[in-house]
This record gives sequence, C-alpha cells and structure tokens, in this order.
Amino acid sequence: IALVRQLDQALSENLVEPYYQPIVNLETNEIVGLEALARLRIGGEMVSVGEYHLALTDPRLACELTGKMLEQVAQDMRGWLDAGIDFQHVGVNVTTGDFQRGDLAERIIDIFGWADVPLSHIVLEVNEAVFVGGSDRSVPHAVEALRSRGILVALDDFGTGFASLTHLLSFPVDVIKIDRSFVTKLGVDGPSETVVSGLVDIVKKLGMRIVAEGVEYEAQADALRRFGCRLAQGYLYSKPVSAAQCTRLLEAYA
Ligand code: G
Ligand code: G
Ligand code: MN
Ligand code: NA
Repeated sequence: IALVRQLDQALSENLVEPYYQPIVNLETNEIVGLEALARLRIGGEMVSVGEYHLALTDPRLACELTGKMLEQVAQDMRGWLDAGIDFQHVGVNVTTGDFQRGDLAERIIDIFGWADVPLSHIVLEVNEAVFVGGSDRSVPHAVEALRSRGILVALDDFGTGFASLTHLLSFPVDVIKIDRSFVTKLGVDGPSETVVSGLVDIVKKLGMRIVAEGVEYEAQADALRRFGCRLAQGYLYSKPVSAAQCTRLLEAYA
C-alpha cells in the first residue's frame, strides 16, 4: 500500500524519467538500439520501477507510467532525430495492465505521431506473462495493430516463465530477449550453454532477432559470439543512463 501511494505520487508529480541502456552489436561493439527503463526521482535519488512491480499490477498505475514514459521517450527520440544522432531503435516496456484499457495501440500511434517519430524506431517489450495471461484476444489484437504500423515487438525475459517453448515461439514477435539468468550461467554451467546455443539457433531459424540480456563479462560475450548471437545488452557495455549521458554515448559509439 505504501508502494502504491509512493508510485501514485511520483506519477502525479511528474517525477518519472526514462533512462536508456544501449544494445550493442557483439562483433563491432556499435550501439544498435536502446532500452528505455523508467526511473522515479524519489528523495533525491533515481529509483528503478522494479521496486514497484507489485504496485504496477494495478492497471491504472501501469497505464499512467506508460503514458509518462511514452511521452518522454518520444521527446528524447525527436531530439536525437533533430540532432542527426542515430539511435536506430528504442524499446519500451509494457505490462498486462497496459492492454486492459484496450487503447494501447492508439495511444502509442498518437504520441509518436505528435512527436513525428516513425513507429519503425520503436520496440514494444512484452514478457511472456502478457501473452500467456490474457484471457481474451485483446493482447494479440493490439500487438498485431502495432506491428501492422511498423512497430517491432520483443518477447522480454525469455525463459523465465512457465510457458512451453513451442507456445512461446508461436507468438508473432520480431525479437527474443534471452533473460539475464541464462547469460549469468555461461561459462559456469554446461547445460545452460547448450540451452542458450540451441535457443540462438531456433530463434534465428524462425527469422527472429535475438538479444542477450545482462552481459557483464567478456567471457559471456565470447560464448555468445561463438553461439552466433549478434546482439547484447548489459553492464559490460553500459548501465542504464540518463538521456543526456546517452546522447554522449550515441555520439561516441553509434
Ligand atoms: O530499470 P531496471 O533495469 O531496474 O528495471 C527493473 C524492472 O522494471 C524490469 O523488469 C523492467 O522491465 C521494468 N521496467 C523498467 N522500466 C519500465 C517501464 O517503463 N514500464 C514498465 N512497465 N516496466 C518497466
Ligand atoms: O526485465 P527487463 O529485461 O526489462 O529489465 C532489465 C533489468 O536488468 C533492469 O533492471 C536493468 O537495469 C537490469 N540490467 C541490465 N543490464 C544488467 C546487467 O548486466 N547485470 C544486471 N545484474 N542487471 C542488468
Ligand atoms: Mn525489457
Ligand atoms: Na529481461
């Protein structure tokens, strides 16, 4: 309850700010995209919304957070486009509550339309609970509406839920993000290496892109390269940073 009140207050006082974490090409270390991660300015500190994940099961709070994030991400992207800075793609996280109102696709199209940012620069990051938990067709409908307008969709935290592989891979997505828990075990756990290497093969054969999350060590990046994984994200490259810091990273490495 305290968390709900804190999040509610941070949202109504506009204390939400997107941070950005680079996604890099493992061969060249060039930045090929970003993931927007919400931070709340609370007591002078930038706090991850991960601390508020229970509060975010409230659809009203989830929708409000997404609205604030989309508006600021659209502004930041507009700024980079105006400055000729190449960010390629920006991922935005959405949850089950975002789909319940039934207007997610319209909101995204509206906000990025106003900012005059092409939808092809946006990746909607959705975890398997969103796809598997929906009892009606509202999630697939919204996802299809957005994909038909050129938005990319990523299945986030891949491998952490309980859905079967075939079920998961039947969802129409463009990108699979392998969860950090698999990457952490590279080099220490043989079976995990087999799983990751097999996943990379399957996902590529299905014509989707694959991003490894939570890469912290060069040895993990080496293993991923050996398995044919091209894209990665993690502290080895950069932690999530403010838009201003991200601009400097993009100018240096994009
Ligand atoms: O920012 P951090 O890397 O600490 O993220 C913690 C968790 O919060 C992750 O699971 C991430 O997906 C989620 N998260 C980060 N930003 C957002 C956001 O804007 N909206 C939603 N719904 N979840 C977010
Ligand atoms: O759930 P999602 O994948 O959207 O959120 C990514 C989360 O992982 C964020 O909390 C982000 O800050 C965190 N993260 C990103 N890179 C690393 C990393 O290399 N190591 C660890 N431990 N966490 C990371
Ligand atoms: Mn994500
Ligand atoms: Na993840």
